[in-house]
Amino acid sequence: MRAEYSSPTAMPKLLVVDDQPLFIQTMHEIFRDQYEIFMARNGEQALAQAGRLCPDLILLDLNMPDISGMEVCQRLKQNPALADIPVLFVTAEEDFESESLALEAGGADYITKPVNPAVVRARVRTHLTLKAQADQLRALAYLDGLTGVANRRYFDQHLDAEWARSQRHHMPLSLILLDIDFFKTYNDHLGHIAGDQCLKAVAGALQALPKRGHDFVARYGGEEFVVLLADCDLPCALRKAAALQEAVAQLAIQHPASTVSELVTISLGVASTVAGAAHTAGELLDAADRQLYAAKQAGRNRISPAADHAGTAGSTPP
Ligand code: GH3
Ligand code: MG
Repeated sequence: MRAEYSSPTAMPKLLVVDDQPLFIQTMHEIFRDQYEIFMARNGEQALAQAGRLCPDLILLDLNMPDISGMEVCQRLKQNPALADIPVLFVTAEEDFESESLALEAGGADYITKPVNPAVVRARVRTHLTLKAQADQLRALAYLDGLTGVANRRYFDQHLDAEWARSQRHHMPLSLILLDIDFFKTYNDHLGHIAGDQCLKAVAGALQALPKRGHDFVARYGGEEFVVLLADCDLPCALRKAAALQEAVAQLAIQHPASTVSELVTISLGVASTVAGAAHTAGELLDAADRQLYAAKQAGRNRISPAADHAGTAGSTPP
């Protein structure tokens, strides 16, 4: 899952997958007034389209010449970014065995051809409503209410998963833990509401920087944020840290009580490791935390890197 959810006001996106153009056309006729319709003629196209569009719902044929609908569904369910999309099988297969296998593969519903327009419309509407409700619940559960970035719960759940993925694929994984400098005195001088606005602006600047597939920003606690960088080694993470520091500087928020700058600044601890090393996700997090502390000790408004959890600390002044 990712910390992005479809807007409740946007027209829902439907992906129709079938090797029969006539059937796709029929679905288009039925749904074009209410939904944005996309189509795929085979399993490969379906997976590519799903990854690109992240549709709200997929109508999936069971029997197709290349990858079967069953396998397409299984692969979608294995991909955390796509697993929550409801898949409705639409097929000429009427036997109970196919139906139960399709539902076991993760299908949300099973509709037999020839379809009745009113029935297929009602079922699609029901599943879209359920999906919208589930999206709202996930947003409440996983997004930070003040800043809109992923929350600590999301981070905790995804750190372990990303650690496991990096180990499996022998890829490096990096973490940046960052904290606003002298934020207590910012609040003391300008008030808590201004403090909240500052937090929102900083979170927005962090979030706005380009991200790759599995990367994300989360609010780790009070005025502390964490950035997870998949398949990113230490030099890569240091470039990212410098970009984050610059992005916050570009906000140019006046800080009347800071002793390091006239503007709001951040300190950043960076930790990185390579897959295969006998470390844990928790140790990586501890390493980033130690480096954040080192950056604070060294004067704030700077980046402190560690090559791995046992690595030597060093501080990069601004
Ligand atoms: P340092 O440079 O060492 O990080 O000092 P600091 O003042 O930033 O750190 P400290 O931990 O002493 O203070 C953090 C402050 O952040 C205290 C707390 O009131 C404030 N804070 C935490 N969460 C929020 C929030 O949601 N809104 C506002 N306005 N302030 C918050
Ligand atoms: Mg602070």
